[in-house]
Amino acid sequence: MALLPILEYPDARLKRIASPVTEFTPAIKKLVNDMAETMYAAPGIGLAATQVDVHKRVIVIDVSQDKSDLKVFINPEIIEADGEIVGEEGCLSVPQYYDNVRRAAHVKVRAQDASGTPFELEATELLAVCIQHEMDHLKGIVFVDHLSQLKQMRVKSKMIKRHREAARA
Ligand code: GNR
Ligand code: NI
Repeated sequence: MALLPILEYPDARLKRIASPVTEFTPAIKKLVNDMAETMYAAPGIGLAATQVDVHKRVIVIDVSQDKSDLKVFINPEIIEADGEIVGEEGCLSVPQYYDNVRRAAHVKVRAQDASGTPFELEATELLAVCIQHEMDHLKGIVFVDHLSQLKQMRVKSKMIKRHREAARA
């Protein structure tokens, strides 16, 4: 297992579009394990491969209180979405910034597990929000892209300042 470095906004690599996984090799299982370890260590409730600079359609999520319910989504597709929910989101690629985003309240997802076996899952509340947040990453979208241009400018300057200060320290 290994901890993977997480890209931080506004890194251009966060805009890359992830490719479908076509072969369920040991390397994919290792990626899933490393992503889970990285997510738990952060700590976060989800992580998309894009955030660790791997541009494949792989997501890990665990919204449980005790980190006991790891969910792996490979090649996820939303096959149904309805309702609306607005909730405060954060992102490991945008540390220390939180804002409200509107999402579908209920989604049905079709995906494959780490062995390539297809499954479907219905989600509401935080799990539904997290699935949509992670699937955005696979399309090169970060949650702040849903905010106003003014807010995006502010977050960008704040992050650039943070990176400048980290580089000096
Ligand atoms: O850890 C995370 N928390 C979170 C809170 C509300 C909505 C979405 C998230 S996902 C985030 C981890 C992350 O950045 N995943 O891409
Ligand atoms: Ni995120």
